[in-house]
Amino acid sequence: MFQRFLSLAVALLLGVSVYAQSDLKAVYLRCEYKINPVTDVTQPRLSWELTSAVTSQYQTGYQILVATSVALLEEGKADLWDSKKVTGETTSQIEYAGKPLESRQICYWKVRSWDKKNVPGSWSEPARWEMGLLQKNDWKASFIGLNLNHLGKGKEYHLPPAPFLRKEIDVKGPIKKARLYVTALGLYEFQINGRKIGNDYLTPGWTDYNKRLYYQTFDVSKDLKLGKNALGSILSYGWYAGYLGYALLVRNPVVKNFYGDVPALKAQLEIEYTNGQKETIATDNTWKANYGPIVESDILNGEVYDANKELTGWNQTGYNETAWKKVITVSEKAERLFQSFPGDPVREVARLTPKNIKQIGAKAYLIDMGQNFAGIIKVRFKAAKGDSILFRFGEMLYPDGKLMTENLRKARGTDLYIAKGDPNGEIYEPRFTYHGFQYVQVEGLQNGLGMQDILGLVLSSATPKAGTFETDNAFVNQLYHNIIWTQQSNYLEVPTDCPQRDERLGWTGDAQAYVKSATLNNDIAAFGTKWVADLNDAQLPNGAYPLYAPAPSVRKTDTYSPGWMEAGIVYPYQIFRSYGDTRIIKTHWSEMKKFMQFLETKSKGEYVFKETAFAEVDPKGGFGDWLSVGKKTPPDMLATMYYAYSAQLMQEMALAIGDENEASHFKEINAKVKAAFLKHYTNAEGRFICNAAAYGDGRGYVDGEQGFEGHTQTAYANAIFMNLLDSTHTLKAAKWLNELVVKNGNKLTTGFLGVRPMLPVLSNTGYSETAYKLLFQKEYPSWGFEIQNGANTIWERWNSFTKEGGFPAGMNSFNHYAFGSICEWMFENMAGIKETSPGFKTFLIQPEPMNATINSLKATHRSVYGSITSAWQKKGDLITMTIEVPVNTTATICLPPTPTNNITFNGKALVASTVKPKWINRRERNTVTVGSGKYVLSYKKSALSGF
Ligand code: RAM
Repeated sequence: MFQRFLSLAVALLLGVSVYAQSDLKAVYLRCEYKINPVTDVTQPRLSWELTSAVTSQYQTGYQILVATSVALLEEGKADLWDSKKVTGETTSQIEYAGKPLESRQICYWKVRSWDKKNVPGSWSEPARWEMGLLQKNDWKASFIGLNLNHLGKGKEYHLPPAPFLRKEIDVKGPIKKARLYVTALGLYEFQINGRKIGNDYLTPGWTDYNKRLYYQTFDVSKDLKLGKNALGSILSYGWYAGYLGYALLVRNPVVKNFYGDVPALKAQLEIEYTNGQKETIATDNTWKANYGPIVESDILNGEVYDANKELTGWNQTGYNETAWKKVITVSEKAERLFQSFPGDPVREVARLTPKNIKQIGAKAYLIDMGQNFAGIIKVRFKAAKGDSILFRFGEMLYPDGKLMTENLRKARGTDLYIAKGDPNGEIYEPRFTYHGFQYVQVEGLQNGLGMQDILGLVLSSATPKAGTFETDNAFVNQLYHNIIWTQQSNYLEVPTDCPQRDERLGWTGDAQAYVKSATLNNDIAAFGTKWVADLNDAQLPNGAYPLYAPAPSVRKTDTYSPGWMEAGIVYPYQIFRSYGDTRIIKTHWSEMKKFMQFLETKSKGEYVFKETAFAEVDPKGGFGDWLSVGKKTPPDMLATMYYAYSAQLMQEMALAIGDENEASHFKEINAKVKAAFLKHYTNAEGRFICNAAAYGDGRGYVDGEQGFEGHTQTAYANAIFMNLLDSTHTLKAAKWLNELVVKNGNKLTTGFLGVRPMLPVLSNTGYSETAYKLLFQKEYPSWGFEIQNGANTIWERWNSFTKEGGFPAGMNSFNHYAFGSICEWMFENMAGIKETSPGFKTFLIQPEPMNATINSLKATHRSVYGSITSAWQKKGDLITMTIEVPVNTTATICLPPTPTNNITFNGKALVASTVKPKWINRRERNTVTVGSGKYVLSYKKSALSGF
């Protein structure tokens, strides 16, 4: 009682009431970007979001407690770490700084925050993380496998069967905790007593297996039973030993087995009994192996499954394994790193039921799944023993209704099932492969197929959803739908170009052009962290970043290209901007610098890449503005712009990690490149020029026969976007850019590199109306053209299909995200949510002119601080904006240039004194700055040309 009185007195003295607790509460606790993960990061970073009903709420301090048990944590006994009160607003990526952590350690944590009045809120719910295996010698397991390479040699493909591995073990008593640490060279599925462990697909994922291999950790405490248990695993060749990319198509000397030729499992089951005893069961030469029903297994080429070869009971105890062989052990590479998988696993993220099933022959059916996607099918049917049922997959139909599979090129992409004739029917779902498709053609099915009998299992890396975007305009909604389905199909273990053909590579150009869009739709922090490591592992000896990562060259001549190689800078930069992540910068700083040095050396001290500067690569000059229309923007001109841009991003990243020297170094480089660029590539008037004659007849260059020109949409859009021009020059360039679009009938000529900056630059220089015209354009080339032709994903080429030309032969995909980079403009300009400091700590709400055909729009983005909403609605001439600002962030809302007394703010007339002029997108705007909360603004507007 006395104590209470005393604390009350102290509190009153300090001006804080002990009874009034703040409602500020930490939720959505994450460690290394994930909920309750296993990690091997020794100083894992902790993050949370805050909730509070108080307007303009923010955090003035936090305290984190970390303990070895929930009980200790509840008592406030932080035996691992008590951060004590730390003042400040940081809520994201706070590095654990407690006792050193050991392998397998489980850490429980909670956090509380102090509000703007310095009053603490309640403690969060507890969260946890677990340490993986930190030392290489934690691993007792060997790589084991079965060499089946003498089998499966066909005319076109060499596809040996999938090895099956087994071992029976004895569980001696009640279990306190059991963990399975598992990885493979190749792909694995692990089973205990016949049940697959985990929901992940294509594990352990794709890396440069010579340098690093990831393992997964599963809690299997509940999967084991007292006494005998059966451990089983099925392996496949995957990216490790299977076919990769277009190697076959381009007749590369190596077409498969890029990293090794025998898939091998490495697994370690660690059991802790309730009596404290510990036991480790590791893969070793006592395991047995065989092969069975999975006759062929390959990511690109699909699966052949012969149900008559099933090894019934192989994954249960008591199985007679006398016919099984001894496994071989595969030797370890000393330099290979073993790490806990840092990304998001590939999972089934949705299920599709068919839209339509059509019988097209005696035993043949064509199934429309209603949506183009990446994944597999799960199908059930009755068939006679020995019936072969073939599944073919396609994205499109020919005008005559036939399945189009030509664009798969050398990826066979079929699954074949040989039935055992089970009178109760059979269920089939392939493993270790995936397809990109909307249509499935089934051949060899005697008894038909009902709508309930086939499912599409949509596979994607399980990146948490972070964005929504909806309008009252069906066309715009369809475009957004197409973008997110394309992202979902291609954010699959690595950011791939496409999910269907013999490619599916982590193309760096596509990835860098699209990454910002990706961050707006999904939380790709973990996925991106993983891929940036792949990208750096793949850096070439000369310092250039490659064309795709991970992967060795699948064509001898594949090296580097301007617009692609800069992904090594642009992608991590975006992770930094979107999530406020500075660790990614520090981790890869020396490699990024090496790349900048490569550029400097290559520019021979001139800081400009003149025409033909990149003639040594194949194709000459690199890919340039890939898949553009008409005359080409010189690839070397684009290379120079990217050089300046990379230097600018390096300068910014150097500042973020507190390295002033490096920042001024890159500032200088940026200035030199800009100056050299202008000198070489502009005329007196400031127009962009090039020496087209230097390219001769253009042979060897991408579309070189079309000729080269500096005065292009792509050139101006990129130059402005990358801040190469001063303000007067920007205005001129923007005018030319707008003119180029208008004179071209409000149509684009841009390819992969030109599309991304195009609409943002038009809007941000006052040409939003033109940007909207591009959005709504229905004629070729445009997004509208695709949608009018039935697209439900983003096409690779503007002319992936035309009524006149059909499907262009060779390279074609209907699920390619690069042109989906318009998404960035949709969020930042249509909805107007634009971050102005890393992680959206501060952001703008600046919806651009409201097009007459859209009457309402609502977009949300879940930032590391919480969810942001920007919505607007038009009724007659009344416009209402609804805005939500998360706790601990500040939004600057851009107002129309109407007199402020016409604006109501949360139901009251806007107080003029709160309005501040601010320069935004090169124009002075009226703005109001607000903290967290929900805000409604409305105003009357006579003209629809916007503000
Ligand atoms: C194609 C890929 C990719 C592109 C390269 C240049 O093969 O699909 O999208 O980046 O070419």
